[in-house]
Amino acid sequence: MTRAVNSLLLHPYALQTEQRSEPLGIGERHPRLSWKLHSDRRGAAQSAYRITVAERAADLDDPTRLVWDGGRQESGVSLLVPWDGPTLKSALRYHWRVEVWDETGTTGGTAQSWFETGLLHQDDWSAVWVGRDPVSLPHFDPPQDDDPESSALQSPPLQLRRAFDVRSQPVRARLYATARGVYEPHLNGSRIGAAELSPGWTEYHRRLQYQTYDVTDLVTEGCNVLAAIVADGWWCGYIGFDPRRAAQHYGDGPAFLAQLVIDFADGSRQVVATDAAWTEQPGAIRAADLLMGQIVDARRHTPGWDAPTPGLTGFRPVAVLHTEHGPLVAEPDNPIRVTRDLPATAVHQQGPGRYIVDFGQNMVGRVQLTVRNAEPGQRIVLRHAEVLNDGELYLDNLRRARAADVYTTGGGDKEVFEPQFTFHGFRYVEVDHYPGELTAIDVTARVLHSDTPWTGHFECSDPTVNQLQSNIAWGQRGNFLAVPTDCPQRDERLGWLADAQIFAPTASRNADVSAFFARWMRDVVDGQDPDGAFRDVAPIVTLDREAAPAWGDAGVIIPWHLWRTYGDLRALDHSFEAMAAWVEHIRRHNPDLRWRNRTGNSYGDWLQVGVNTPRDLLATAYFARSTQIVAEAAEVLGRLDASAEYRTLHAAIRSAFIESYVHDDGTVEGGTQAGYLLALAFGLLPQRLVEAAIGHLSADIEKRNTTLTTGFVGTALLCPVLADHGRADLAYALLHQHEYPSWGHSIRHGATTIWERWDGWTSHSGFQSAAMNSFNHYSLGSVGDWLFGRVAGIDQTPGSVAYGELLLRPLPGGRLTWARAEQETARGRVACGWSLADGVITVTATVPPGATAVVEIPTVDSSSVQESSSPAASRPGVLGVQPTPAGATLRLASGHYTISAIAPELTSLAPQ
Ligand code: RAM
Repeated sequence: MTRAVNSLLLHPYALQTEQRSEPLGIGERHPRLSWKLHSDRRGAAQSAYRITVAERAADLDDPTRLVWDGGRQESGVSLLVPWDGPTLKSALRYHWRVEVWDETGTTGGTAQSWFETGLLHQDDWSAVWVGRDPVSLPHFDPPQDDDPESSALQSPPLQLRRAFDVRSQPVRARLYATARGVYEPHLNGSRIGAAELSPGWTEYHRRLQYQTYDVTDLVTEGCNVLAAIVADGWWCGYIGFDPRRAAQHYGDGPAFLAQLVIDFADGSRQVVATDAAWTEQPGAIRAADLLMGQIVDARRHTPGWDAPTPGLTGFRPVAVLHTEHGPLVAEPDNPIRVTRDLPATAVHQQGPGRYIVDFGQNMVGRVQLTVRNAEPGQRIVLRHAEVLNDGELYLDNLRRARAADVYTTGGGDKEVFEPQFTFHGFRYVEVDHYPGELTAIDVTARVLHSDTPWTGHFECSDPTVNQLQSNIAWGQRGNFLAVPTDCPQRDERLGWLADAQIFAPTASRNADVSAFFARWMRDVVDGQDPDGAFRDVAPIVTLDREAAPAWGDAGVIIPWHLWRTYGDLRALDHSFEAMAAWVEHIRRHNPDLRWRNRTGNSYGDWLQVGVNTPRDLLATAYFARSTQIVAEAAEVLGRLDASAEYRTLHAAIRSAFIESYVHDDGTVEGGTQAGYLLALAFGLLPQRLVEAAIGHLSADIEKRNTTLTTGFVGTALLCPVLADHGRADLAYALLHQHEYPSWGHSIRHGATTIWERWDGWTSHSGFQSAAMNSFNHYSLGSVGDWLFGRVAGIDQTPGSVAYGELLLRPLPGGRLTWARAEQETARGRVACGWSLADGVITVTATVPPGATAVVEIPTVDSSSVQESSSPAASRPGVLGVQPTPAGATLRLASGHYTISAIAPELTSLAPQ
């Protein structure tokens, strides 16, 4: 963040174009512009802004050279401001500046940024798809034997090159490229960019993303070589739990499409595109597969293959595979990148040349291994595992994913192996047949994920709760990889819809996932059938039937969540028809409004513990929830007839729910925790029965020694519902619980990520069935939203969008003496924290410019509330103070505040 000198002025910062900072190669012709605001002055707000745009940064100061001058707009809007300038040209950089005025009309700061368009027209592309011909991918089951090199994997990636001459140093050069497969581009011996596993995974039948790279500094006068390696990836490698190669889903071999556009000072342009003049020869990588691993034989490396190297032999002409481009789109979100490196925390020698390395953290990515002074031809095998069993790797839960890399040495003083076309979920790696002695400095774990900007921080006085937050964050890192996956290690790694919708509120606390989810939602919508049914997974693999309750509902819940969190109205608008069609699909097949037909694989409260939440109850609750969201979305979008219609439908589903599943004593059919939670969270109980239902829910938890029975669906609702209905004590007791089943139980047994199931490992039965036992599955980490939202207290009022009206509700309780969180929201920085000491509660709050906050201060004496040591009501920025049964409510304008009051009375059920 750039802070200007006078922090009392209003300053724009963190400028974004289409929810990204300085994006290269956008596909939007009318991009939306956003900025965040900062000021240390209370009550600061934007009253007006002006956007100016030019092709060169220097021209922003010259009114005659502007591409667009939006003029002064009297408006407080700073989010996703629509483009009202001239139509954008292809492949051009635009610089833009925003100038703001505060609520008094005083000029604030200015800030500037840029974006660059990609190839906006299909006929901008002259490149054709090239690859190897004929492609003969073996179509057989993954080998069952133990040898990672067995023949099923022997289809070496493409290694492509093209030499060309450039007559003078260019002023600008861009590479536009993509692959059917995953690729790594090179120019003149250097790797281009830092993106990994591009182009990522989309519903390839509908959309393939191309990437844009600035290669101005890599192109030289004279002879140049553009090159690339292309491996199978999601296009034609193994994906999901289907024992077929993806060849049967998409295509039968990798291919490459690229266009290098070189601009010279005199205005002329040279284009080098993939065509029949390219050549190909397999190199050191003998095979690479996302699930199986990568096999490299360094003896087969061709020095200088990607540079102008005289005397290179063996490269043969490529085949032109297709001349039509297919559905190319510009990449709309950040690519996958290596975001950090983890050093080994321990290296254990298990036998001659065999080591197990511990990285101290379950993570997703790959290992970089250094080998020194090896003879050529030494075959080193790396196997990856999340956990150990009796000191050895536990591999059974990987199912058919082999997750093994093989490196055959080429010889020399120092060789560095790092597989770039695979990824593994692991904390431990076994290095076998390592020549010499392996030490920690020779092995590093490289963390890979879709590079969503990290925006949230939560911390409290309890180390176990902090570990829980860390486990949640690591689960998010590892599983936000191209698509939101369920797990990163076994032969699955699919974009499961329920997992994503359950975790989205937590994910958007930790990171800015706006562009990531907006992109993935297109795959969800593309997966919808003509009857309106979404699928369980997106992109679709294998599970091609109507989605289950709580799974398909992601198609409704996520666009709504993106609107609420980021103010993305366009995404909501684009999704609306699909959202309504899903509700109509359920209604059509369930005229009595109990969702019992067309429930797909009806997973219920998946992985609940020892109970059976009635599936039709869960389904009908979700039918009601989705219908309610569609009604609210319709209202936001100004579709008032539709809104009224869905409100009526919602009321009717609610009545059907009450009639079928709610009894007069406040019990809910099935009597499970999840049943009560769904009814309470989704407002499906008559008001008169709410208290009784909370009583039944609490009694069930208490009779189980304060443990939960909930699965994926119920767990997300557990702590929020209890805390919102007067049982914060119980919510905290569950948070602090360390007996099975609980979050604390997994942490006590060494978890550094969220487990798929509460009983992934227990002292009474050891490992759960290896058939389904991931140790890195974010769904049960959905409590993260509550850590930020209630434990620290950052939330927004029900009618608020993008944190425009904050609801700060610190909730002291359990064993905690303090907690705090901060989030870089779309509007600016929000923070809330509390601490208890000497009978006083102190709450700190940061409200960004233009926003307001309702702050609930828990205290036994509402008259004791002070702000910065003076009576709160008299302080600048404090718009009102209201006593409440639980303390006092303050209304605040923007700014930083320190509020204190006599501490509330607390009862704690927390196990010590
Ligand atoms: C499992 C997945 C996923 C879940 C489905 C129902 O195989 O891991 O998390 O959504 O089943």
